[in-house]
Amino acid sequence: MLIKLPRSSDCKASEITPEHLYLSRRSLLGASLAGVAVSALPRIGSAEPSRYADVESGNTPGWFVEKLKDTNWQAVNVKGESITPFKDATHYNNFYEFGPDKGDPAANAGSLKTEPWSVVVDGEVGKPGRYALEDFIKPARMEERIYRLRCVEAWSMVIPWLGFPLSALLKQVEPGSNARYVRFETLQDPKSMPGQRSGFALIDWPYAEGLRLDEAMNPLAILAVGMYGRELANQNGAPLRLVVPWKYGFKSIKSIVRISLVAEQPGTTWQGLAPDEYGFYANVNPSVDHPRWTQARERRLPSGLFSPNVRDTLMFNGYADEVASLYTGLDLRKNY
Ligand SMILES: Nc1nc2c(c(=O)[nH]1)N[C@H]1C(S)=C(S)[C@@H](COP(=O)(O)O)O[C@H]1N2
Ligand SMILES: [Mo]
Repeated sequence: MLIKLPRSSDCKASEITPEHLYLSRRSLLGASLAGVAVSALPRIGSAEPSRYADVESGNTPGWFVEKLKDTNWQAVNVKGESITPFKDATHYNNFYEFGPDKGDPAANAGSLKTEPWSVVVDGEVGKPGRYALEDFIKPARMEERIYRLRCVEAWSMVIPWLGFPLSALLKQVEPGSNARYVRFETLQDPKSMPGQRSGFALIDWPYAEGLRLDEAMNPLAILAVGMYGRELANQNGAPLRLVVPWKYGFKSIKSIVRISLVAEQPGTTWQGLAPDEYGFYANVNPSVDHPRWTQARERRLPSGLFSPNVRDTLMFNGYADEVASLYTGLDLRKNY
């Protein structure tokens, strides 16, 4: 049973913000909601001249400026659908480490320190180690991938990411013969992440996600370091996040600090919280409803009370040609 809390900050057109409500319900059960307000730090410095309208400049790291020079622009595009305004993509977020409301990540993620950043690679790999972010991504040419992002809460956006195929990075670290899954982990740092020190004890930090190795090797799966022609905004998972466009948004884990090659299917955050509602696969599928709402349609942001901008959800979020073959023989009703 679900208790729905009215929240003034929520978009009225949305009846459902389930991940959020799940945590809200928990807060009624005794966890403290007393969060610590951390105001966003002013961003200084200037980014490259942007290809997109109304893009706020950030504090662009040197390695990103270098990468940008040789970017393969629009390597993948979405035909006939407009790109979500930067403002919406950076102010309507899920990033529970910075709070449960859609506006919390933009308000609070200024406290995240993204430089220096390193990524631990371990498990079934030939080249385990702790890699500095800039070294880790050095061999790969940056690509722009304009992808749909479909949240399990039934809203969606179109976002121009900048990043690299995950496969390129995995090959570099040499997965061993026992590696069958890839597990990803977000930074755990209660000092800079107010959501980790407030009462949301329900999430067993750090946030973790996983993919089957063949899914991870699919060319559509990327690690993103930028968006809208600039580096990632902190609230979108700077400096390194996963983007798997054929799966619900919660698979696209933010601010990654660890990538592990493992033999067994790893436990993941949302599956652990509510296994009847969120599965390991989480492929976008309009014919398999969430237990509490339909997945047949979605609100494409920006969406308002008078123009809800509702559209049909596509199988595998419109990427069936590229990924359907990964799931032949798998019952997608059972493996949701
Ligand atoms: N570490 C971490 N990663 C996360 C989340 C989160 O709360 N913590 N939320 C997920 C969810 S539910 C969605 S829909 C997307 C949202 O990405 P965006 O804010 O960049 O649009 O991030 C995903 N990655
Ligand atoms: Mo989501």
